[in-house]
Amino acid sequence: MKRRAFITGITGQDGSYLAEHLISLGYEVWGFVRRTSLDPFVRLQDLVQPPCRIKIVYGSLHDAGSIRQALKEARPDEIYNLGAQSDVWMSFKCPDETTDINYHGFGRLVWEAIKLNPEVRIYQASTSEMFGRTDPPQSETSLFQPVSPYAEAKLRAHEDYVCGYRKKYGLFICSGFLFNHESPRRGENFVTRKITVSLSKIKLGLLSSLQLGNLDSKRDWGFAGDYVKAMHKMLQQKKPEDFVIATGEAHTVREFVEAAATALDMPIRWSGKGLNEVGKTTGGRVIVSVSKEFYRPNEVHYLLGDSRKAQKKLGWRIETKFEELVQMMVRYDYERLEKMKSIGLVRAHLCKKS
Ligand code: NAP
Ligand code: G4F
Repeated sequence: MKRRAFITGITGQDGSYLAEHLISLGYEVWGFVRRTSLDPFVRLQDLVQPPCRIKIVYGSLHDAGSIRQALKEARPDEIYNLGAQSDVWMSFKCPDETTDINYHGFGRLVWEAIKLNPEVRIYQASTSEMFGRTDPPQSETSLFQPVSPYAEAKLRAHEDYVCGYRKKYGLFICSGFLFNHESPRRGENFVTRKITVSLSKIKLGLLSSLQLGNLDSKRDWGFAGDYVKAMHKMLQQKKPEDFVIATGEAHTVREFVEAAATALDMPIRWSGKGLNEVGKTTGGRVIVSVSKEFYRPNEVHYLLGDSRKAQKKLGWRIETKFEELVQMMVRYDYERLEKMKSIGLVRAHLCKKS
């Protein structure tokens, strides 16, 4: 019999890669999907075309009854909880909603799952944001010092439902402390995708300049397609344990901009400082500037992960290097926007935060 996997957040970046990976391993994949006003299946096009390769159950992490019904139908052997309000900036605007999905939502899921099957294996999408202001490199034994409502909710979920329930009820439940991971499927509200989309538009004459917040912030950026493989490996261990998943290499936001601009053959030179810093083309045109609007009330300055435990115990390895990731994202956005421009389908400017 096929093993059955249940994924919350299947419509998101990681959910779509994980669904593809589990199908390739022979799983029957069930996706928990919430109602949205626009098509939620954009990242799952290949899997929902007939013959549909995933099974969909509707509900929300806000709603325990919907979770119960969905689990009864799916009867999973493995649960991957990727559903979240995952935008750190937005968590300062909507702290209650963030807490309800990221903390209570996970609690509802675990509780309903173990009532049906106490043997079920559960993966929780924890995050490097939980380390917050702790000095790098961060590993499984580093101190948690969250600085956003997002990270606080994820930390409470980890402490109460991963560590707490594992100890209290002997459940197979574990956290992946995943450092930032990106892809062409990354939401455009996150900085890497905002950069690759905006610079591609600038190159195509569809946008004049890109505005960013803190350019000095450092992140350990990997490829989402590599990271979902670690989630699956964690649930195949003899006993449940938590793991850091990271590349071990950090770059500033400024360096990401430079790498993306270089990949577009549009090298950048920086001048000025702080809010007056700008990035110019070799011809002297300002194409990147800094805006207070994109700064956060509290910032995590430097994330750099130590994933030696995952390499040793899970046999997990980084397959995609930083430069390859940037090139993959730039190539995807430039080619897509070029096609859309040629048929008049692209908007020149979006008046929204990202
Ligand atoms: P994402 O693209 O923002 O996807 C989030 C998913 O959660 C979407 O499918 C979303 O559905 C779903 N969701 C939101 N609210 C929900 C609700 N009330 N009920 C059910 N589903 C809901 O995020 P991601 O980058 O794939 O990240 C996956 C998980 O890993 C998240 O938990 C995130 O916090 C965590 N994480 C991500 C990173 C990273 O760098 N990507 C690093 C560490 C941890 P809609 O499509 O309807 O919005
Ligand atoms: O791309 P970001 O919004 O990602 P952030 O805040 O690191 O969170 C992501 O990674 C976490 C793992 O560490 C996940 F848990 C979380 O769900 C999410 O996937 O911002 C990265 C950095 C920040 O320091 C931010 O201040 O980029 C800086 N930044 C500078 N200008 C910007 C911008 N971020 C965004 N979104 N937009 C800007 O204009």
